[in-house]
Amino acid sequence: TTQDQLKRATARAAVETIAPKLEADSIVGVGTGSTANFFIDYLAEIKGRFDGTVASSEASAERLKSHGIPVYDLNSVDGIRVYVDGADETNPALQLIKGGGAALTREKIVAACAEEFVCIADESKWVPVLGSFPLPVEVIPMARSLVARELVKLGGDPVYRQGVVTDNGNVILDVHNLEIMEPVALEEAINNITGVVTNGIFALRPADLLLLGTAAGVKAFSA
Ligand code: DER
Repeated sequence: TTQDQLKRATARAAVETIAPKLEADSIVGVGTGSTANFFIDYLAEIKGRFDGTVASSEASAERLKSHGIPVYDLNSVDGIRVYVDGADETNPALQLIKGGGAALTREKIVAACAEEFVCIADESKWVPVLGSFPLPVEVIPMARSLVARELVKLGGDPVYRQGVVTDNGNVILDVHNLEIMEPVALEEAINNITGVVTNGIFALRPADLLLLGTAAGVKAFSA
């Protein structure tokens, strides 16, 4: 099975998992990335079963609209029944690294509003310890060098993601060589660096359910 087949399988499993939870006025939070794109395409098959969506990126919003699925501004909805999104890494506690697609800030915002966060990922994302994937950090442009110096003090090797400006007009530093033994502590430490908007550790608010696409089928893990 190819990686795309695993991503498709986990995305389909997510639609099957959330469908019974949805009511006519439910709002579904939708993530960003290639796995999330498969989820959007399968979500369209049940678009009559819920009211609409909130998207974590302009790209996902456009894909949803192309299927005729309503996309709302987060400030105009009362709550989000479930948020479905991918990840770059997940550890056994369902603490994640996200941000490979540069959408980490809106992803974290929508996840924070959701009753339940369902993470969809192929087995290549499963790691015992977070940090092999360079940690994305969204930074206010003028603070890029300040934040880079502070990240070095935390043991990282920050690399400027050239040519990328986020939906919020900020830049991204990808931090290499972190072995994240204490995800919550590091997430808080990076949040406290002046100039940081968001970092890609999702540990203060981990996923509630992980649907992991494996060669032996889709496996479900709860936090
Ligand atoms: O940028 C993100 O956080 C995405 O969810 C990313 O981590 C997963 O992207 P993929 O589904 O294309 O691997």
